[in-house]
Amino acid sequence: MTIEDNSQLRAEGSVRDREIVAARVIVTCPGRNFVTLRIETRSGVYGLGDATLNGRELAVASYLQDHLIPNLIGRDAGRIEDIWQFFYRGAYWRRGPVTMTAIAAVDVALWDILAKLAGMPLYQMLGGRSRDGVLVYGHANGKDVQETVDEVGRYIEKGYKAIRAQSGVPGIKKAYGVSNLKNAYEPAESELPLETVWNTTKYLNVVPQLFETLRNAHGPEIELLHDGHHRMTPIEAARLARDLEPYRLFWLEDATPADNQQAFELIRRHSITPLAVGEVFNSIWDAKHLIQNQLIDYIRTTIVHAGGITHLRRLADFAALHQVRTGFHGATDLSPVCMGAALHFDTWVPNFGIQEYMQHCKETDDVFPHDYTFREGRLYCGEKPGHGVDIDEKLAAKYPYSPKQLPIARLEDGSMWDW
Ligand code: GCO
Ligand code: MG
Repeated sequence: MTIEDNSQLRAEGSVRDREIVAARVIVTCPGRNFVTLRIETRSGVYGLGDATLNGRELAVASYLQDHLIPNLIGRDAGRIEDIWQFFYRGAYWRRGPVTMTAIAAVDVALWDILAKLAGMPLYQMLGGRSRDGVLVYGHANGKDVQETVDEVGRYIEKGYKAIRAQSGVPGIKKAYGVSNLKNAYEPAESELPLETVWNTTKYLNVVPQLFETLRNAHGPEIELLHDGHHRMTPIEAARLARDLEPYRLFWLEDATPADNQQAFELIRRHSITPLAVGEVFNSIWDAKHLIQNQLIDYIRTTIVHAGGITHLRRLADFAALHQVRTGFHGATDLSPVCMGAALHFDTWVPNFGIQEYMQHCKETDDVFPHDYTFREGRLYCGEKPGHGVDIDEKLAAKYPYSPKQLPIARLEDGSMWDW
């Protein structure tokens, strides 16, 4: 047999091994709801993708089960790009969070399979390491300024080099990002949305005070971040960004809704506080004007909600051309499967900025065994083939789905306000 014959046989063998023979959706609630896609190949090698869309979990589960999975069976799992294009370009109804989360789950599971078959950690498949560890930021919150300042101190003691600070606001009963329970902040709390009351004037009075106190207490070196959660109008956002300049934030996040990308021109015109946006984006098109015009410094769009590694890689490369860096969303409503994939991406991506890291609870960690580790303010992805995150299905089955939604905000006169 010639060398060519041999490699021909090997190639046919690998295609046979990579054939997708089964795929299913696993819904579980170990502390909170998660949706996971498991794709299996003829070789027995399987891959996992996160498909969790907070408060809309079952919509993605159905999109996968009813519309994508039937199209996957029999395909070559190695054709990651073509499968992505098939689901994106081939669909009449493009984009949107449900569609793009479902596509992301397929994409991440396929990258996981490919890396496992190659016997390599995922970052290696993307082009290899650009850094040793991934700078992360943790979440500190407190019912008032002093409690938040103390909590930031505790994060510094734990080794964090970057910390997001959110404080309660006098006159607002329940401020976004602040836990009532003295434990980690959980955004989706009740079966039907909790209705909270919002007042931007009260909020704008307290935030500069918070950061002044933080700088006085903890000095100039610690990186500080803040999330405005789309609650300000563009001119209010510009004012806050300007008021915060003396305290040198790493970033001000989601200052105003970005449905209108031009709105950020106004903030930019008035302030040099770095801006981050995009955890709710699901495609490069949501950020095109923002990036092209350098209206932001960090793009928050993450793997699970924006079409997976295949699409995010395109977005990150486009952002790099405009000196915009990544700062992926990493709240606890993104599963460890997404975190694992994100860390491999962060380890590779040249224009990395920072990664959000809210620790999952023990129940979640037990259902999703993983090999990433935290050390001195950085997360390190593991060296196992694939993205390094698995699921214990027996344990997952003990935590049935429990409907939960994010709260909503109204102004004091009852008008609906932005999330
Ligand atoms: C963040 C986010 C979260 C979101 C949550 C929504 O920056 O981490 O704003 O707190 O509210 O992920 O599902
Ligand atoms: Mg946010």
